[in-house]
Amino acid sequence: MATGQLFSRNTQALFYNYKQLPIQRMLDFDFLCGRETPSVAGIINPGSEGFQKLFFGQEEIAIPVHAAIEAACAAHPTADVFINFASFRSAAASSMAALKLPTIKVVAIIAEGVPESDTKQLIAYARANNKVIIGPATVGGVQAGAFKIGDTAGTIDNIIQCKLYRPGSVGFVSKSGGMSNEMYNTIARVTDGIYEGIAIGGDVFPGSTLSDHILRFNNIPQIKMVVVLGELGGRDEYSLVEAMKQGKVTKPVVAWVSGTCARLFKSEVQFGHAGAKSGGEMESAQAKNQALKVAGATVPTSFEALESAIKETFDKLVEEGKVSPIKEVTPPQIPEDLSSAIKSGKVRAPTHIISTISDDRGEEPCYAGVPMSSIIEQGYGVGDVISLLWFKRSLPRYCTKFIEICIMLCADHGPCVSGAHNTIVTARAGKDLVSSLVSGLLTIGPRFGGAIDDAARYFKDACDRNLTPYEFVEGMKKKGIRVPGIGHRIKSRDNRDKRVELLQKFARSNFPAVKYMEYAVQVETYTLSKANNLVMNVDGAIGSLFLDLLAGSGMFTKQEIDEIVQIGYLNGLFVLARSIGLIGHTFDQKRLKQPLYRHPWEDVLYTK
Ligand code: Q5B
Repeated sequence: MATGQLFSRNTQALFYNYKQLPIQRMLDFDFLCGRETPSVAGIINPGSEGFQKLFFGQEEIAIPVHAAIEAACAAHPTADVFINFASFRSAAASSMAALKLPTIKVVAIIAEGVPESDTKQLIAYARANNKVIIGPATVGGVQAGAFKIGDTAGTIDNIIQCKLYRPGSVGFVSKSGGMSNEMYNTIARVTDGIYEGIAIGGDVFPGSTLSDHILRFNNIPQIKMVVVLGELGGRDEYSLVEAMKQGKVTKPVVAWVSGTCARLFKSEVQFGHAGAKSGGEMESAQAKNQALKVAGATVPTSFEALESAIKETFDKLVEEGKVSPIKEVTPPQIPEDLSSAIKSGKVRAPTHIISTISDDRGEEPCYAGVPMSSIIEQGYGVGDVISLLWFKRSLPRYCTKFIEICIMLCADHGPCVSGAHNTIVTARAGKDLVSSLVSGLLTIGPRFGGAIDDAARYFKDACDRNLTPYEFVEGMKKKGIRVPGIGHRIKSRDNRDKRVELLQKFARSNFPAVKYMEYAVQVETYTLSKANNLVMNVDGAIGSLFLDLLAGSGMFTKQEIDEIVQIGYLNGLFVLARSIGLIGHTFDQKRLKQPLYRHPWEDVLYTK
């Protein structure tokens, strides 16, 4: 591998598998470093395309999302790092696909548990094609002030504390990602900070080794000293020992191999990483520390002494004039996310929606404060649910029963009425359920099913003003308005609407008073004297009876009743009910495999 820099301030990556947090952390790091371009050029989210909104400082930017690796590389030919957040199951295949593309030079594999045989193939391919793999089982790496892989170095606070927003003079490499965060802190305390830090990952076969990176660091002039944190297990540290013996590492090396405590255990212990187990004396932390010491590295007596060993080495470089004092910069402030600022009580933000009828934030959704489980346990019906969600209160059973009767009676009225006809035509045009349903619902209005609210408004006004039916109907006629709730295309004096009779019967036996309904009956008696089809229709029956329900239940104030009538709640009963029938008509047409409907010519009057 050797050669030098892997990254620069212009490096851009392709990020495989959309993970909002690590990508946002990369972009926050970019902003902190004063980068002009975001370090994530594109996201590959298998199977989906488009754009993903993320923050670049205070601004939102749209990062392209590609469905396939090849498409992403073609769209972003200068992006040469592939950050692979695939699971251990698909990490190998996607990494190989990326390695095979000419634009990709570095592949970082985050997943733990990638099969060793797959990793070996990736390593062989990368070596043969002069490409670099970091990982698997890694957090990644960072070039201070330039480029950061995923979650490396953790939170923004930690990155600022470790001064990773500007380059220092130390090259750091470790097996452990978690320990690298710790070491970035340690190094920032006692030196001028990190130039580049890499966690190679804890697998038995890392894509690149400790010595691969240290030999590379040796070629980077800005790196003045190297810190290496190895661990027991494997022989990777010995290739560094060999390189040092051969004089290939010319910069001071401070090293520590962790896992010296393994000897305290009677049997072999597997530490956190797959590769972290001592396979024999040579692979023990003690043996490796000793070999590194002999090869010329500064090796402290314990991990606790590592910090002072790094400090001494760095101070010596300063004394010798090999490290020039760094120019400190103040990084820009990363704006805090609104959600976390609200959570910590630092800011308040106005809401954009008010909702009073339901709440799903707790353990179970509540309708007007009543939990789902109570609704089921107390045997509530759909009328009770409507009463909670529409009227925000539990109405007496006779009221909710009345609501249920309205729903049942208005559920359908055959295929010839406006709504069903539209739905049937739409379903036969090959449209889906929702389109067929709404095309039927859209016919509900002043002439068809949607006269309940107006019926309630006019009957209430006339009745409250003690108008006689004659005064009311003739007054409406003068204004050119048909009495809502009166009249039907097929129903008449001798062919009464059964639904109206059933509703009236229920109300007479269950409601405390039916004043408005009786008024509507008197109006009907008058209109029937004019024409046989001017009967009270289902809209008129529901409209007048709902006025009686609201007034008689004792659950609503006068103002509330006026508001319900004014807003127009009651057409909702017909809309809800008829949806049941319209859905049925859609299924019926689909089941019957009915072809496209075409109205017959004979049924149209063609005239000039
Ligand atoms: N005339 C329903 O009209 C209909 C009059 C009236 C005074 C009236 C009509 C109307 C008010 C709206 C209403 C709900 C359009 C109906 C429903 C659901 C459904 C449907 C289903 C289901 C019918 C003949 C003469 C004329 C008119 C006069 C008519 N209505 N006068 N007040 N309300 N009603 N809608 O049959 O002197 O000859 O000029 O608008 O309540 O939608 O089953 O089909 O479940 O699906 O077309 O039940 O009544 O009557 O227009 O030929 O008028 O009566 O002024 O007088 P028609 P027209 P004149 S329930």
